[in-house]
Amino acid sequence: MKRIFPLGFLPVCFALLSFTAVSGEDGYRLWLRYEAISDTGISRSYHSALQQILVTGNSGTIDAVREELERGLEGMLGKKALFVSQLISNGTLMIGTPESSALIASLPLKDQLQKTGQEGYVIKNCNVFNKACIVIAANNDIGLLYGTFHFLRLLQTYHDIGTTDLISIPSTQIRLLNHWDNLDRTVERGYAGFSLWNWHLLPGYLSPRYKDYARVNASIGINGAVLTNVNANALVLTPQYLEKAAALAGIFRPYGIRIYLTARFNAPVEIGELPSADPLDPRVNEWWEKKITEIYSYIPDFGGFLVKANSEGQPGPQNYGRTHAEGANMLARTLAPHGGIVMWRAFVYDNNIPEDRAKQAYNEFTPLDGKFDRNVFVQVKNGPIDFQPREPFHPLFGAMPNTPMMMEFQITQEYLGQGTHLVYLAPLFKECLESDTYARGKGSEISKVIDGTLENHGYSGMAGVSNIGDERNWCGHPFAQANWYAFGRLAWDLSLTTGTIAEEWIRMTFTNDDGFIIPVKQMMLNSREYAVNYMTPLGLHHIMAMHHHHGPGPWVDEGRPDWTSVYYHRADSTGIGFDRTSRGSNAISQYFPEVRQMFDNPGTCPESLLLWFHHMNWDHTLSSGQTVWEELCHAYYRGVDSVKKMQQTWNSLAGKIDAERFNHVKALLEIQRKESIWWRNACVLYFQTFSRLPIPEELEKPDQTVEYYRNIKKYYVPGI
Ligand code: GCV
Repeated sequence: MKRIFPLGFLPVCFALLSFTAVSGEDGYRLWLRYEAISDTGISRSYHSALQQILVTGNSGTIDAVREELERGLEGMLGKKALFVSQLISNGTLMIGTPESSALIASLPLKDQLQKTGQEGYVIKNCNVFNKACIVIAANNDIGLLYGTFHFLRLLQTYHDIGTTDLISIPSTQIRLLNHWDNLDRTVERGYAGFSLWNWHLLPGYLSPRYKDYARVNASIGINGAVLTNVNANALVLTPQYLEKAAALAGIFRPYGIRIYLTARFNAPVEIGELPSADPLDPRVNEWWEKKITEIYSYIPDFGGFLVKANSEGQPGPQNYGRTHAEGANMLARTLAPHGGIVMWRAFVYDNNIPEDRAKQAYNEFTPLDGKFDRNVFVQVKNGPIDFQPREPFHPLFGAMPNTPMMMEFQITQEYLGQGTHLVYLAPLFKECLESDTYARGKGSEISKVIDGTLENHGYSGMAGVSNIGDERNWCGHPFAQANWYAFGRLAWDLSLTTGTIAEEWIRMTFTNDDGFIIPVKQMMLNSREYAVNYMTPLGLHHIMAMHHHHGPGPWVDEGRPDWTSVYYHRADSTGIGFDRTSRGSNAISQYFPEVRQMFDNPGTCPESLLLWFHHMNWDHTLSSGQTVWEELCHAYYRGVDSVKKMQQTWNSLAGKIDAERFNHVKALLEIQRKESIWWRNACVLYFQTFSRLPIPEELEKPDQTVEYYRNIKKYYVPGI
């Protein structure tokens, strides 16, 4: 008998098949799953409202509108979208701008369209020549695409579209993902695999994922991507890489996404062979002018630069005795004629160890207020240290009235459980956005600083450090997708509530079944507080392990002081916490008087931030009637118990969604439970070495010693 396959071939084939088999529920489709509508009544009403579609216009963006409708309606209603070129019957979805469509121009939408600006849209039920229509209208094609995604979201979440009458206008103009992606495809603080950008294969091979990335971002209104890490590599500014970036820009363009790059400040030295990168040196200016012109020759709609300067070893203008403003303006001047901007980060700290690192950005930046060019944003992290599970808001918000300020949130969970913890970040984002700076009296919330309304700035923006990688489900943890979603939705509409966003996301990502939505939403809404409890309760911060930041490390005391944990928690035999009051580092002086007074007094300082601002005696009694030590212990234990409850909730939902994602989350929750116990035991035992007090009677005792926890070493943690 002739052997057709060499020995061993068949088993290899089977193995390959099972590895490459991709199920529909592997998380790849994110919130754009477009599952068949299971409710027959709703499905029937959608069918009759959407008998035909009249889209006018001719552009890549309009093609994207058509494509998305085809995909969405086929998935949800199981029918091919019927595109027509004129209004024929009732049940027409009409999409166009007044310029592209005489019919749209004839509708009484002028007032609304005057408000929608460049990117907003109107969705409205209208009677057009006696035909019942749903109209999506905007001033530009990109508004139509955003409106289309909104409309599809209404269908995905089972809204009654028969009464829809809405106008949507973005709260911020620049809504950006900041990728901390390196050219070697590692991702700093990335927990979802390697970078999406396959620089080696670009521009020859254009992965279909690039278009899906653009679709998904457009669906939540994100309109820009900084492709590269703020710890920048100047090579990205060379023609070899610009050609690659231009290929990505070409794919993103129809989806309204502009490309930005990180500019390494001494690029003129590293790739330009100049002896210096002094921003006041005419040769340096000339070099950047040529470079920027070159960039625009590759990417005509290039958005601009994000710059990390004089921070964590990154070069900057201070290396040449110049200010941040002088550095930023040099770039801004050349970008301005092209419509480009500079986002200059305020996350600065240098090698002179400050007495309180929390104060440095404010001290360096407030004297520069009013000195930046018009197209410069100062980009500020939500809190004054570094994306901790809980921080007070950054005192720079409201303190530079003459400078447009851009928010920087971290979507990737560097300090919030990385790739293994279910932590929904919208409550963290909202807590910051809703904080009142009192810059112009009561009602000066950070959301108003960011959307520019507090000081009437022409520019407004919000950036999120991306959590996306090349893992099949994009974000690693299935619930990490919700943080990407929440960031985009909030950047578009700062008034959205955490619950609304969570519910939308659950409905589109998992199911419209209330039996699933209600418990999962509750779990998501509380999850950030749970993490704070088992990691850094009562305002503790920066007590994670060194370098990779995975797991607890309250004992870290080596290296530069402001990278250690002991610098921040200051535990001693009398108590715990960093005294930032007028009696201590006086960091509170950087806040406006109402906020300052509140933080200065331990009686009025929110207990959730107590140890951020105060060094408290172990036996000080808190509002619960418990001492600081007891409350600290209870918070850590509560955190762990909450994770166990999340597990119970999740387990009770078996069968309500696909087994693939259900089991994935289930396994991750078990990791989270173990890691929360690790955090709790390590911290409680370590702080006990200072308090010398017993763990309250009613709490189960850790079964290991503090030495055991100190000796845990994790190798090859992703993200560094
Ligand atoms: C990109 C923290 C992170 C760094 C990050 C830095 C920054 O220090 O640990 O990985 O660097 O913030 O925001 O620049």
